[in-house]
Amino acid sequence: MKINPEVFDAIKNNKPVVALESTIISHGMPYPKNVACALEVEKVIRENGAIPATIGIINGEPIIGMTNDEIEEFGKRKGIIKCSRRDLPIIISEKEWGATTVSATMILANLAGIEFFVTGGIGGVHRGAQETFDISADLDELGRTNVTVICAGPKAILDLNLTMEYLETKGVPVLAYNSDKLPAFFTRTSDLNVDYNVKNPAEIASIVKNKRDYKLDGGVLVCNPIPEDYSMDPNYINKEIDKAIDEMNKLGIKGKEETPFLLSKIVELTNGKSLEANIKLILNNAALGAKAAIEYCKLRG
Ligand code: PSU
Ligand code: MN
Repeated sequence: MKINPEVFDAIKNNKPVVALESTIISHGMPYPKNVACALEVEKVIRENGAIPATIGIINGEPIIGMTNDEIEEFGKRKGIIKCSRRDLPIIISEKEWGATTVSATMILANLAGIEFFVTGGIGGVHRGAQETFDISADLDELGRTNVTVICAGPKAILDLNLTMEYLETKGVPVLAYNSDKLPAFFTRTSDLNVDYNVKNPAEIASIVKNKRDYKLDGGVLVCNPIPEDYSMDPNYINKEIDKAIDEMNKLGIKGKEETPFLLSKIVELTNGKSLEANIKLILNNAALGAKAAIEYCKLRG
């Protein structure tokens, strides 16, 4: 793996580092907003006192901490493969370019020694998974790999209830940030209760530290509600999501293409409003992730 020297130094010296994924750049948002967002997220992490490490694979080599030029290339380049756990060894062998999903980013972050990872949304149990078995590899990764993921909650393109059940089975702590309800990405809340409401970054750090000390392998999922000002009307967004899912089923889109299709269709149906919300919630997650990483470094000493 190629670890950026600044990131390498930080990891060695117990300075806070926050990992970032690249599927969100290559397959989650349109160019050029994807690049602007990825650079802005890095900036927010720095302003909050941590060091960003955007992760992806270039010519078969995992990169831990992309340069701005590399981020730009990930935003523009056609044909970058969406890479989750199963794809990793193939993309490395074939010297391909890979945009890492939550699962693959967790694996590479963990290998590099990075505990905290900020993103927008995770994959989950898709609606109708009882028939299709479409359950994101992200959930199993959370069950086994020691990385804390800060997101805005699972998106309503998924079955939120089944996603929570699956995470419980896999032993993944789900922490809502200053909320008693599960945040649902575009909206601050859903109708699902969460068991754990955490109040500040130090509390997150303490839970992560205890999970590591007690060798309870696996990730921690922090769900941070989208800021009030950008939270979308649930009736409106859920209707647009339903339309996008109908269209996907009509077109027969399946497997790894589903999530990217739905994300771009929803941007189209909302005239870009969902994209603005998506960007704002990631920036909000970046600030929280940086603060939690700082608290964790203090605890680890
Ligand atoms: N949700 C989003 N934006 C994204 C993704 C999910 O709001 O970009 C990406 C993440 O990389 C996540 C992946 O890991 O989609 C999940 O894909 P799948 O559902 O195929 O497992
Ligand atoms: Mn899937």
